[in-house]
Amino acid sequence: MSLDVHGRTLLVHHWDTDGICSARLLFEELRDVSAENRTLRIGNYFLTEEELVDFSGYDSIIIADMVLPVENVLRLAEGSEVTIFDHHIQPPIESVIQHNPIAMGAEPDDHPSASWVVSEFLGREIDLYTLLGMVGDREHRIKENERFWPIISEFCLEYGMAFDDMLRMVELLDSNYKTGDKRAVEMAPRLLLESGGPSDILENREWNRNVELLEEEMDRLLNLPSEDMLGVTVKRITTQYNIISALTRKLAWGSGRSVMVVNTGFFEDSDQLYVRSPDRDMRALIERAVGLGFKAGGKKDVMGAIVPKEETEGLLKEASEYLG
Ligand SMILES: [Mn+2]
Repeated sequence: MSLDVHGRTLLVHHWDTDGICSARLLFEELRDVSAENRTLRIGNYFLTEEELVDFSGYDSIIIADMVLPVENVLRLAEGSEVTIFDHHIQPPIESVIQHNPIAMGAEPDDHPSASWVVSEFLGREIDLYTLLGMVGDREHRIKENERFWPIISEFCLEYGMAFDDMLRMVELLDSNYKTGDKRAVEMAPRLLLESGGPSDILENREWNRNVELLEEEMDRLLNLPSEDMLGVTVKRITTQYNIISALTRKLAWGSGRSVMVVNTGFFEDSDQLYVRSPDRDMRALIERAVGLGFKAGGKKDVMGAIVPKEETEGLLKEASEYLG
């Protein structure tokens, strides 16, 4: 199928590898259309009023790999034709064109990335970007996927690459959002379109420099002392880098303990909070945080939240009581 857009076209995509690769694939399809692309303020999963006003100036808007609040999508759809490509859990939304098999009840393992949803829609052959999107979202766990792991292995063999090379490419592409460089994220899809072979990605100097900086910062943060709150490990950090989820995972690994990390250095008025537990179901805590009016999301074993600075201690206390 071909993509039906008209007039000024804007591509809004997630900042991670899957979002960048999905945008790269869509750009190729939109080659004759003067499309622009944007990601969100890194760390935000909603549009600001400024972005809503700005985006509504476009005739067609394509949203890739990014679940926005339904009211954001509906607002964009008032004046623009909106098309969504996604693989996250999302309610069906009328008044937009929605390519999201998961929203229609399909199996997540059959649609492991937005890049795959895009690629399938466009009827493309398997290529590097489609597969990088999957590896980015699933990392090592893609090896357990009976449908796609054989495809990835065969692709690697054919192009003389190791799976580790793909993981490294993901690390390099993701370094742009982890260092908080929104502009670099927005430049990446065109870069991949113009010169995006494996070696162009692996040898990109800026991205390699990013990875070094991120590793140094991760070491610094791991070495900071942590405290104990009712049997829960609590780490307080101040970093401008978006590495709280990776840090929390490292702290939790093998410790058997619940871990909470607070970053006071990412947002001006709010803290980033990340919680991971080996045994407690986080979904009740997520609901509680949302009920308290915070932006919170996650899964069974992990919660991420953005909390106004003056409310952080209260939520930490409540979370530690729940987990301890
Ligand atoms: Mn994705």
